[in-house]
Amino acid sequence: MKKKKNKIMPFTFKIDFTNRTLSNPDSHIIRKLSSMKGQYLDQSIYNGMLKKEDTVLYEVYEKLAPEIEGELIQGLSIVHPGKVGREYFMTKGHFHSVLETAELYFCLKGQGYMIMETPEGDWSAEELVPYTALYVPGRWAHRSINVGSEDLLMLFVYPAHAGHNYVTIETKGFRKLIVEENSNPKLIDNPRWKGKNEFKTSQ
Ligand code: PAN
Ligand code: ZN
Repeated sequence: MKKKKNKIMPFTFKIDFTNRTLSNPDSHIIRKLSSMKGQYLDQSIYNGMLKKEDTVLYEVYEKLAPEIEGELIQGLSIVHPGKVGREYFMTKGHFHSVLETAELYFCLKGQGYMIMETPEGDWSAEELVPYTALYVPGRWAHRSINVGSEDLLMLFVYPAHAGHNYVTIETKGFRKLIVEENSNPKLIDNPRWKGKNEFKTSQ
């Protein structure tokens, strides 16, 4: 759960690589397989896995700040390794509610991709390996995907007033998917992606 911060003092924090956490996080979000309904292509494999266990796909630790323009929220995201059929464990993905807000990611460990797209139909897939910084400009929805065999650890920083809009991706998915082919990640069109530019503004 997030606890809102109204006042803030300068602070430092440390990333604990061994325990995969941050020092004194303000929030710890755990997202499981059940929160990804409709996002994986192979529904029968998804349902079968879910019946057995609601596996943890990824976790997020955050250091919060007042949710106002000028402040920043930062944290650590940990996407665990694994697959649902040919697709890898990944985050839900979102637009920022304040669409014109950017984000910086810095890959610390593991191997992944960030899939991104705009409401106008541009898309991009960037590889993430340790010490790669990725700039996600305003307007770009983003989803991180772990294509490796260990945890994908990333530091992220975004404007504290950005907010998260999940509903557009939950309804339509991303235009592009990354699937495993001959033991390698491969970018494909999302066969279930229909229509265009239907950006939903409600949460
Ligand atoms: C990140 C993401 C984090 C989890 O902090 O929130 O990677 O992804 P979802 O929010 O899509 O579940 C971020 O992009 N914040 O804006
Ligand atoms: Zn974001």
